[in-house]
Amino acid sequence: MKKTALNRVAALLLSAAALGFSQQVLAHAHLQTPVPGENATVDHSPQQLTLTFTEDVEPAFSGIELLNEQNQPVAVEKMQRNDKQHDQLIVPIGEPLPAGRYQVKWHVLSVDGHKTKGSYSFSVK
Ligand SMILES: [Cu+2]
Repeated sequence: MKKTALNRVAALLLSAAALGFSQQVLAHAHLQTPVPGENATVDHSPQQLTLTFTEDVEPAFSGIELLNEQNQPVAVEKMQRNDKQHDQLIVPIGEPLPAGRYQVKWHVLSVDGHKTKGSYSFSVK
């Protein structure tokens, strides 16, 4: 092989290593599966919000807020982390939600020490 070809191989290997590294760095906890789902319309009030993330989260530094159409916080029960699945947060809903559109705002600290946040909506018929 010529020297330039070798350099190219070395550069490829380096960029592959850099890619692997950046993917690790980017492995924050993103919201994977909310129930009720994003933009879902459910027939009845859900009994709980279940948010599953792509990574384990620290409940002490995480929070979930439920807002109604008037952007007012809805009283819900204390958020819990699933004992058997540390990437899942659960918010029990005490009083059934009246029909309407709701927004869920979340922020989490993943076990790798990174903070992420987001929001989504669902509707109750
Ligand atoms: Cu991260």
